[in-house]
Amino acid sequence: MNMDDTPQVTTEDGVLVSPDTKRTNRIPPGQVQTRRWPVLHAGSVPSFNPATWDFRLFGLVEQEWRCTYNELLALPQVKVKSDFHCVTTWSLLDCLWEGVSVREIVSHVTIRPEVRFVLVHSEEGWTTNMPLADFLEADCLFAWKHNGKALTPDHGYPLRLVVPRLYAWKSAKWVRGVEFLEKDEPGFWESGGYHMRGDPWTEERYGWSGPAE
Ligand SMILES: Nc1nc2c(c(=O)[nH]1)N[C@H]1C(S)=C(S)[C@@H](COP(=O)(O)O)O[C@H]1N2
Ligand SMILES: [Mo]
Repeated sequence: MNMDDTPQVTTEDGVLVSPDTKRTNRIPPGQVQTRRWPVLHAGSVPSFNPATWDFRLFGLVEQEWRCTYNELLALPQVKVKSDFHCVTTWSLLDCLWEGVSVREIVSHVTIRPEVRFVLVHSEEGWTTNMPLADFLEADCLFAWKHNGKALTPDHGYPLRLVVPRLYAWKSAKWVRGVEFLEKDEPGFWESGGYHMRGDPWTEERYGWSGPAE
């Protein structure tokens, strides 16, 4: 029995179902449902060169791990059904993501016991941070498909992280690696005042370091 009431990821027809999609009211406070999927990011859409692209796990791990795009595609794959909540108040429901689960990727390294946070690294120096526990949830994945189609470059192709239970800015597009840390370090939007964790259900939109009123 689940003693602490933590919502569980379930498997239905081979798809991992994020527990937030089972809530009676699926729209978090202050959010509005959107039917079209907006594009939102800082900077420009990077180009993808499969010959030079790599993905790295580094920081406080026993041994760093690196793979090419083809090696990544050869790993066991998952499908995840989840909702997507942007802090600018739109929520896109029923996304079907396909890729490699975070747990599968992370199984290639031994994380040191002092690790509590990760800093996710994308193209052009863009980063986002989160607690290790949120990153390791069973519904988190590195995805290259959405609703049966390859992600378009503006939605993060060739690879984006998807963290279904945090605000969408934690779902890094054009991701290239993950750094394991003992102490929390703000990423790009977090340095500008966004929350260090970003739980949409408790409206962790902005952190203490945000701009003064
Ligand atoms: N590399 C990168 N990833 C990013 C961002 C960004 O600026 N750069 N913006 C984030 C924000 S604020 C949101 S809401 C989502 C939006 O994803 P979408 O454009 O696919 O809707 O991407 C996130 N991932
Ligand atoms: Mo966002």
